Amino acid sequence: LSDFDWEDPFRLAEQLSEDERMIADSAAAYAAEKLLPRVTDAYLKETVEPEIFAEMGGMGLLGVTIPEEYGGIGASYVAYGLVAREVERVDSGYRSMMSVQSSLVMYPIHAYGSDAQRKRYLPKLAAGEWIGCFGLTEPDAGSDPGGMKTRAQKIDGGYRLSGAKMWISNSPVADVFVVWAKSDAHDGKIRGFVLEKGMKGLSAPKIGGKLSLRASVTGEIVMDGVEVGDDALLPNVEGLKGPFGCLNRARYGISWGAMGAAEDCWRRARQYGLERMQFGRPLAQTQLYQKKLADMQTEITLGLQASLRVGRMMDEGTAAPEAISLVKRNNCGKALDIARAARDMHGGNGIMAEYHVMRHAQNLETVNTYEGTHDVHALILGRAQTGLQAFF
Ligand code: TGC
Ligand code: FAD
Repeated sequence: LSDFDWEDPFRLAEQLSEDERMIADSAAAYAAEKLLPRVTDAYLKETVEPEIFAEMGGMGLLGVTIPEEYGGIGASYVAYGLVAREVERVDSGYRSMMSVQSSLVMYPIHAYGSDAQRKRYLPKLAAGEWIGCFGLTEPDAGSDPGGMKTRAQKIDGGYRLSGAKMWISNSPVADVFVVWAKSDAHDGKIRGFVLEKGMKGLSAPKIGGKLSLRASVTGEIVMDGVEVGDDALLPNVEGLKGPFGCLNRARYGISWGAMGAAEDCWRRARQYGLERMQFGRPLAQTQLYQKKLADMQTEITLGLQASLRVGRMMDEGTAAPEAISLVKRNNCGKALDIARAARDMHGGNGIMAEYHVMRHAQNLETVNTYEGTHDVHALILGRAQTGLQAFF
């Protein structure tokens, strides 16, 4: 038997290809050098720095699975997950910025778009020159996106879009809007449209006052009779499977990202416990503290291994959406538990921004909710094993 590596018990690093390790290392270096120094200020002031997109684009971190001819690097889904893990080690909001751009904007344009749409949007989105957002959720249609009210009405040479989207990451700073609407020209089926900033009737007001994910800007998308040409329609998909195809990729990435945030909390709690003396010994020398560290290590090790497995299945084309629900749900829930425990283990210091753990815990409240809540994913898994629909 060999030595135990407490930081990587199942030797995840050895299960990666050389390319995957290089991409993860460069994401880790970027996150530590460029994101970590600015996160506390951005979080406290609830400000977003749009130049982060160009920085990430310059590092090749946007749309990593998109082929090189469209500006991506044609890397594996495992590589994409590793980028999410490294970025979210700093902040879930920064990972959100990256994953919306990659999975929810570049992916649908590549998978469902015309060649003209791919050529127009993908290289600029990959470079971070243009910022994208994804509008599915509405004020009255969150877990049940099929209940959306946004409509696309056929007009001469195009469509007129009317409706409002809610809780949209990046929308106040976005140049490109992938929105989903029920189209009267397609029997009321859900279709995707690509809108651009500056179109008449299109606005994206910021939602202020969030107590979570404050380093990522969230807004509405208001479409007050926005008129677009026929070329704004994503031609190659129809129905809810369009947006869900994007969500599958983003949810998978989140399963890695949430573990990155959890790892940061775990390591900080361990370090704090080694340094903080109470009752004449380090906190880390108490049984309760060690039990919490062991639980964190166990859940993170299992969660990362599960995400790696699902990533390999995605790369082979054998991952089912339910397998993605399983890792999204489990890893977000466990990460949230870990962040809350790390906050507790820091005592009073745990509520301070400079110790980072409470920011992670606050962020993970959102991560556990968006892209399908913890309970909605339980219902997806429940349906898959009973054959019984329990949503309604
Ligand atoms: P249901 O009847 O189950 O399915 C309708 C159609 O969609 C297809 N489908 C999928 N296709 C591919 N992948 C999936 N995961 C799919 N899930 C469903 C399905 O096959 C069917 O196709 P067809 O051709 O037969 O019509 O749909 P339902 O209306 O009963 O919905 C069920 C439910 C609850 C599972 C679903 O609506 C759901 O997942 N709700 C959660 C909503 C959600 O995740 N919203 C996310 C918004 S985006 C976001 O949060 C971005 S945050 C990003 C960030 O900042 O990082
Ligand atoms: P609801 O659907 O109203 O759910 C409320 C509660 O009821 C939850 O606990 C839920 O689990 C439970 N519930 C719902 N249905 C059932 C049921 N059938 N049975 C049992 N329990 C149920 N959306 C986008 O389209 N694009 C984005 O970029 C985006 N970014 C986001 C960023 C942030 C910061 C946040 C907070 C959200 C974002 N969202 C985005 C929206 C997100 O996906 C939704 O908030 C999420 O899907 C939940 O919808 P809801 O908020 O309407 O909650």
